[in-house]
Amino acid sequence: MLQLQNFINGQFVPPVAGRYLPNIEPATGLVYGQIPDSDATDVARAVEAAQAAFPAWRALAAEKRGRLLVRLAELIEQNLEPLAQAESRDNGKPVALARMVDIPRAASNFAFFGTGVGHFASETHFQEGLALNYTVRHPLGVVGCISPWNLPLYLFTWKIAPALAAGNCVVAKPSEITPATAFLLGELCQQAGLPAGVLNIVHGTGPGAGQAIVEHPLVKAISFTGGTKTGEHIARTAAPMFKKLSLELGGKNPNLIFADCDLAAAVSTSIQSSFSNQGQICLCGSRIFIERPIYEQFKAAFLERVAGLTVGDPLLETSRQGALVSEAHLLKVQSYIELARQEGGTLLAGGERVRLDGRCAGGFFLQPTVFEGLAPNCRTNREEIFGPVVTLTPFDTEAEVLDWANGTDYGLSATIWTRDLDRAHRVAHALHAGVVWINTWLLRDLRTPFGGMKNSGVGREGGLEALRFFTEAQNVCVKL
Ligand code: TXE
Repeated sequence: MLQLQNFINGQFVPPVAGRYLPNIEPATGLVYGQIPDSDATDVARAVEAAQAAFPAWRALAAEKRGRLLVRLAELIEQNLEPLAQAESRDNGKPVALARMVDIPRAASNFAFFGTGVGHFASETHFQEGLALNYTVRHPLGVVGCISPWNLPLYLFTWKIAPALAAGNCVVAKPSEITPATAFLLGELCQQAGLPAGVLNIVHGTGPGAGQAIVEHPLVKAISFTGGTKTGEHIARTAAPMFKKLSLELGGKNPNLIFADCDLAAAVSTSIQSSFSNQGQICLCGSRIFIERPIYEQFKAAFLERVAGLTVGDPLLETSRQGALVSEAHLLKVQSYIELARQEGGTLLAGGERVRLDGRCAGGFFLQPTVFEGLAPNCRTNREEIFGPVVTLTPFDTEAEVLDWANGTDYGLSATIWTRDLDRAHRVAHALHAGVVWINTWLLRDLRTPFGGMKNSGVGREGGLEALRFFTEAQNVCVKL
């Protein structure tokens, strides 16, 4: 049985207290490994190592830091297959998805920030005849990166890469539910020649290891992606310590389909935005609003495609839907299916747990599920389900659909399907969402600001926003 270790000061070390947590394979429901159940002592050691590594790391020219990150990107690419297999086994996602999306994106994160930091310029403000002000962006020191289970290596590296590129040292914690690829990243850091202590990876629970990172006085910033409740809790701890905070939280994203859209493209992409990664992506569009004249046509085409989504062993190339990440999460999603029934929804597809034969008999599989006939403001349509469950709702006017789309506490992303350019921009600007896609979904450019409004979070990741977050601006004023 695979027993993971923490990666501290360039070495793999066991947790000081010697405690471990079981690691369960979602596709089988069986324990297949153990992960350190680290606590404040392990975190303190990681912070100490990071603090010791910081002076030399920040002093290294940005280009040299960047080259090490690019090397890490190359190593991830070279290890695409074992990383994809590990991600699929640990998370339950189809291996094809991990191979196509998760692992390549992890490599891109390092390549992007490794090269991007060389283009990170600061400002000067010239006051004619009086003064020259220039801004210096100092790294913060030791920073904490805490990531969730849905896109494990993808989101872990999305935080670590800009933090390191900007000259910080990092203490990072992956989700205790999906620790495998973060563990493998430690091995790649050794191969890349990343100096000891620059990146430290501590495994464990949120209340144990995560809380200790947030509370540690030497950790100057926390970059977190996860549930809104957890984000609230982290903010409560970190704010009085005046730490910088970047919080990427939940979503309940609307998908607005106007009658003049390219229907085939809208259906096809809506299948992706509804069910990719079993609906466990914060950007999934779980509320689909369809303009009434095409409602029945969209519904028929959408349901036909849903029927073709094969739920199966994530390690098989033919599986389009894998397992949900854990039994607890499966039960949560099932409780929302029950709620949707109670709220008067009509079940159009799915709704049931899938029992597979053989290796996957005990796995956490669920049918892709579609409801209609629910009020736009019912709980099913307002709360984050984070699973393969979507609702279809017809609308008559732009004002009405905007009202519904904006009628939740979340504001992460939204998708609009229309051929009318004026409307596309007008509706985009009126949506309370940090990211809006027009006639596409999850098309990412790593330079763009990424993050949500309202309860979907605080701050933006991506591009220069991330490099700014992980640095402290200092103004130097020279009198002329
Ligand atoms: O996330 P948690 P959970 C949503 C989704 C899901 C819900 C709960 O709706 O059903 O959140 O998921 C660490 N101090 N999203 O419970 O707990 C934890 O160990 C410091 C949306 O799995 O927020 C893990 O590493 N850290 C989402 C990370 O926080 C703490 C992705 C996220 O776990 C901590 C995942 C604490 N006190 C779930 N408590 C998205 N936005 O993409 C926990 N953690």
